[in-house]
Amino acid sequence: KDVKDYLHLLDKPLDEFEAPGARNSTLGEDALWHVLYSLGQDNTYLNKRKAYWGLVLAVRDRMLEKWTAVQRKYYANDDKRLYYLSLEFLPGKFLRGNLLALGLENEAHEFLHEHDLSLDEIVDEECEPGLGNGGLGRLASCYMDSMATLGLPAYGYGIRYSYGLFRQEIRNGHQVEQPDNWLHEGSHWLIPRPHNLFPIRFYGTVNEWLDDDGMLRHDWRGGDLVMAMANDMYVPGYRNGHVNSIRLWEARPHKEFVLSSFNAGDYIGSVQEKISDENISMVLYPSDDAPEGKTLRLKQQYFFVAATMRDMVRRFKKLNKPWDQLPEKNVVQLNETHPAIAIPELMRMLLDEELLGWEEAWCICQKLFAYTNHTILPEALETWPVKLIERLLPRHMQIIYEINRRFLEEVRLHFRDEPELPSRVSLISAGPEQRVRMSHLAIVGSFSVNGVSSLHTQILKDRVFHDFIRIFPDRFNNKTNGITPRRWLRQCNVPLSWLLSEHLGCNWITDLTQLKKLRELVDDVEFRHDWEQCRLTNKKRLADYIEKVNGITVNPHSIFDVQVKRFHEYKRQLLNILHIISLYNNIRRNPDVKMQPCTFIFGGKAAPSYQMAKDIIYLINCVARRVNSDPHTRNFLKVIFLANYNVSLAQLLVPATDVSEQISTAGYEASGTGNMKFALNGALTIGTRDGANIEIGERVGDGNIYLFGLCEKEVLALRRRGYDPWEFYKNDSELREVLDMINSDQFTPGDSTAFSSIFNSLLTGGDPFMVLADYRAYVETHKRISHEYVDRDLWIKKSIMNTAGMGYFSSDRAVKEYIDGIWSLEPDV
Ligand code: 475
Repeated sequence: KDVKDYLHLLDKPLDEFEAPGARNSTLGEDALWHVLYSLGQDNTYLNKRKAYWGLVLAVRDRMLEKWTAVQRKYYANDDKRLYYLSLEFLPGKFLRGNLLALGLENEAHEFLHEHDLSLDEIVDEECEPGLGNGGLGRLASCYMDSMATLGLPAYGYGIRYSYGLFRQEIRNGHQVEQPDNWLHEGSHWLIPRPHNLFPIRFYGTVNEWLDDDGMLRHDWRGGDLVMAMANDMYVPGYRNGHVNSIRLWEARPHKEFVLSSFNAGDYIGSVQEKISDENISMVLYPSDDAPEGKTLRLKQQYFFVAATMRDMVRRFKKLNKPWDQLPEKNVVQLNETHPAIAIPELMRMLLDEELLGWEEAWCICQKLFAYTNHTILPEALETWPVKLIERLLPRHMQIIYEINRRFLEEVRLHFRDEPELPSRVSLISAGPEQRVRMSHLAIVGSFSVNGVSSLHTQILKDRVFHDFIRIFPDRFNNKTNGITPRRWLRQCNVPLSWLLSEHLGCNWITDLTQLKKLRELVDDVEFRHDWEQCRLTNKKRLADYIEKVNGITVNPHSIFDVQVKRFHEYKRQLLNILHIISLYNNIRRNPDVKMQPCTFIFGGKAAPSYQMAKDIIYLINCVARRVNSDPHTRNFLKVIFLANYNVSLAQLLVPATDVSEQISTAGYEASGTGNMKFALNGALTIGTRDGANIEIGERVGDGNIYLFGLCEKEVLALRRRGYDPWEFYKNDSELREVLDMINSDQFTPGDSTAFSSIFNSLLTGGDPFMVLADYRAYVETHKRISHEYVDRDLWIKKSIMNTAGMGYFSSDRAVKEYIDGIWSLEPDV
């Protein structure tokens, strides 16, 4: 059937939010107009590129109209505003989502059809902005989508990186990084605002002076100035006429040239300074869960935070209200500690520029900021050398010292019999090199600290921030993550969306809890048949992609078992590949084995400096090469590594997955959000009792998820007892065989040491993530899966029950919890 014929069945009717004919030109007419007048190209015939850019501009016009109306309303209503500060946003491609939100899909289809083009080929023209590493950045984008859909006065703030996360290529099995020049053709989704410009200072000195009341005042001057220029990205709500924006700061030189060196004849020198200023927003740091200690990274953080605080204060000043109203009219959510320098920056503005007293300024800050923690990995907890901050941001270091002095004074007062406590909670760590603990700064300077799943919040309270829970008992709370059903079901899985809307109506798109009604349909044979057909359609589409990109034919009836996420030892891609090797050994031993064919799919990037993660990618590719070319196993087993995993690829994979691998060492994955995307689309999860997996299990039901392995308490207990991976090596012959193969030249003929780092880490290195301890349980669980998959009725029922139970994990629910529990905002719907 033609898409045009069923789109109206899928979504809320348009006239509920917008009278038709509000414009007197069609989308297609406007697109053609733009091809000629904005792009300066002949519009009498169209190719893909022209059609794409014309559409982008026509869609943008419509968003801008709505955006300005919404901004006007915010001012008129004197609304409280939310500032969501994040060093990363990962929105994915825009065109399809924006058409969908604005109700323009049908018009777009008609226009393209008239020109012998299709939306599918047009969206290929778009290049995805990779302005984030993974979970944290994608979460920010899901939340922006929900905030717009809930009609919230919210602003995202971040950096307009010239280069996003590197593009990953696989050469001879190894990851190779290529620059991601995502703006090389420009992006019309991003509107530069050259007049929204703020100077940002670095280095310099602090002068002291006495004000009229004899109060000591400070004044930070000198140093280098860099300009922050705004670029806005627009986020339309789903069919509600609401459009919000994400403001991304771009670094520009303060002066075009340094005139003195220019006049002195040092032309190149003067240009070089301009270049180094622009460096600040040049590139996203590619480490997920492990911050980079580089000066440039701290510069990025302060640069975007300072510009954002200026912007907030500029808007607030227009209201002519006293300063103590700042937190009544605004709230700032800090996405991790990356923007935590906002706390001393606002203190500096209030003290040094607005001349408030310390108590008054501090009281404002503490009511304004809220902090979300996303990771408990010790190496990911951000700290900066005092020496570095002192040099780069001398006034901020003074303010941090003063915050700390007053805080520790209070702590000493209230916990007289715990002389150790102050040094444990201090914002500054002792040791040969003093460092500022950004998480402590964020906790002390915020009124709310939240984790991102029940287990994660519990771990924060029990272990990581245990001392603080006694000092600030009411400050800690949980907000389990969510994902947007617009992108992660309606957009990425059209066949299933159609089936859902046909049976449930289309309200599930904004009220995902409606999916629970699917439980009444599991016994309907015809419905189950349709469900299976949807899944098969999606699997065939993925198989076509794999054929085209990897040149490998996969059987769409095989089990599609997928693990896609950043490469990290705690996520245990290793556990997955060890199991695959043992499966391979078993098939070779029993050529007549009756088993359901399996396709194991991997995707994900390793931080360029993370050698172990890169070794694991290499191992997977070497195993894949061996397995895929072995005639004995070819029909049963395929291993695929998909290069350059990103949001677009996720949208292709998620609806085609049967088994979702969520196998982190218990206690390490703060939440996970990929786990939610797969289960929402009807995949069954094989997972540890970690992060949000536990809550997914509670909602889809024990019988519909495969949880295995040590739980968090058992991991701790085993480590305390003394964990010896050699035990498992000695006692499990299958496992031993696999490990010995890795430690030989089996997968790298002629080179028997290619994977000795992996082998050593698992054995002599003590196996810090307990891969071997969970190995047996993992293998047995996979046997059960492969057995149950064959019972199609059973499997499809479980698949339906997964989708049915996932309503809770909508980012709409999560954002509503932030609104009620933290932000105290009025949604405008
Ligand atoms: C968690 N990134 C997921 C997701 O809450 C969770 C840290 C330091 C420097 C740069 N990037 C980071 C993260 O900490 C991160 O992405 N954390 C992830 O946040 C959303 O679902 O479990 O690992």
